[in-house]
Amino acid sequence: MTTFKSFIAGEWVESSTGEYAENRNPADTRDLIGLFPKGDARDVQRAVESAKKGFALWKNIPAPARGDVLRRVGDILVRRKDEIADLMTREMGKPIAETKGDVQEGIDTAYYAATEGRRLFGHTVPSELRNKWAMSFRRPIGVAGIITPFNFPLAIPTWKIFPALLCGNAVVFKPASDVPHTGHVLVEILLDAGLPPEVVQLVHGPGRVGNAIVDHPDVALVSFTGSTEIGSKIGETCGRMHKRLSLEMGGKNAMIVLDDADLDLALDGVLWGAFGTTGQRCTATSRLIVQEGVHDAFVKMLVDRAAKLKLGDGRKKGTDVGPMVNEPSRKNVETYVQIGKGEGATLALGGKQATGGELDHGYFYQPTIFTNVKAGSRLEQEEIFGPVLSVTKVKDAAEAFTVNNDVMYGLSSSVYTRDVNIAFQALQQLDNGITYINAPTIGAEAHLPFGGVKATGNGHREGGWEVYEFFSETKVGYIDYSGALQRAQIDNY
Ligand code: UN1
Repeated sequence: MTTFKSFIAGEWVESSTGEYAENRNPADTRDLIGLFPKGDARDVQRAVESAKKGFALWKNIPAPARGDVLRRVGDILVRRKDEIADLMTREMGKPIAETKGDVQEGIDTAYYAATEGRRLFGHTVPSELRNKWAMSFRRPIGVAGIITPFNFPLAIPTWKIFPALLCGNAVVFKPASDVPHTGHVLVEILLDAGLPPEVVQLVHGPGRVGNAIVDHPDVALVSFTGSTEIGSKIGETCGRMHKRLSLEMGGKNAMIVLDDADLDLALDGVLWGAFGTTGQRCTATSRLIVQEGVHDAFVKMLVDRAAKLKLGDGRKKGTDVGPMVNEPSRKNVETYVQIGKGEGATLALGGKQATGGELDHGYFYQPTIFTNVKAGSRLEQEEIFGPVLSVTKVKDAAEAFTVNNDVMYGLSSSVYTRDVNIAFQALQQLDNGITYINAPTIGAEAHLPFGGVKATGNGHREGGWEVYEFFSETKVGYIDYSGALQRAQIDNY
């Protein structure tokens, strides 16, 4: 059994508290992965001090050379893909095929970042005056605080850390306390790839570490993925302190299946969307909105197939659905199942902890489907973050769109139809950051902007080209080579 450390000021160190937390396999809690430091504000203080030195150095490295480091990170991730997928499944539970996808998303993000080092475009535009040049370009900002969730233990940190670094910032990284091992390996790889040590700091620990990062006056920008509740608190602090903040928070994503849909295709989509990652995705399909003409037939197909999903250890062949990440998450699902029953929804499948044999040692929960779920009920409105799908019947596409939009969140949505007009109407009318046609609510690719509207976010996007705007600041340069005072807005008019 290994005792891990945080990485602060260029060294692997114990936390100031000297305390450790156990990291156990959620599929089998007898399996102890290691002990990880329970840091506090003193560790963050040292990390930020060091990151400031890292920033002073790193911001002067040309962006293409910063990109070279990220290319090497991508190469190492390619080499270590299987090993990392395995350790990720061991600490958070989703099946190996999914954790391999998670590593691949990190690889894609690394290679995208590497090439962005040779772009980072600004604009050159005409000046209104003669013999004067006008342009904008991008500058690094400072120390970036990166606070990430457990469900994509590698991909989500890479979405934030790689663009932050490519833009020339230094990073203080706090991974979710359920997945410290993946965070450890990611930092190890950044260092192996040649990142100067003070440019990245890893502080393990509970929520107080995240709070200390957000509160620290020398952390200039914060990128957070997690619950809307915590994101709102972070937003208050960052607003008061004038920090740049990117929030990626809750979702209540719907898949809409219309009468003309290919039902077999929609069935594969909803099973993957609702029960992949045991429903623990911001992009999980947690609502299924079905048009009345196919409702009964489709629900039957769905319940039959979902009943056959194989629960188990994600590292074993044949497992479709892994455990939940921890006991509080499982309890939360239990609470929502009671809420659903209390609201009069029909429990069509599941609704219990999954037990028996090996399952008794992990945090398993049965794939759960409620039908007759009323639009506006708590089950239909609130994020559950577990394997619970609510089915609501509607009469037409217009009603489906209304039900989709009538929630506080707006991450992703999906429509199954063969009607091209409805497909384009959906893109235009659904209040989400991402809409899929004939594909489930998950499946975002690393080179496109990712994020949501309403209470899901605060207007920023991760991924693609847009995240580089978050992690850099626009500066404008005017060069007057006329040799005379030229007054803008005055001399020409
Ligand atoms: C998340 O749901 O928390 O959309 C992130 C997807 C992934 C990312 C999801 N690539 O499928």
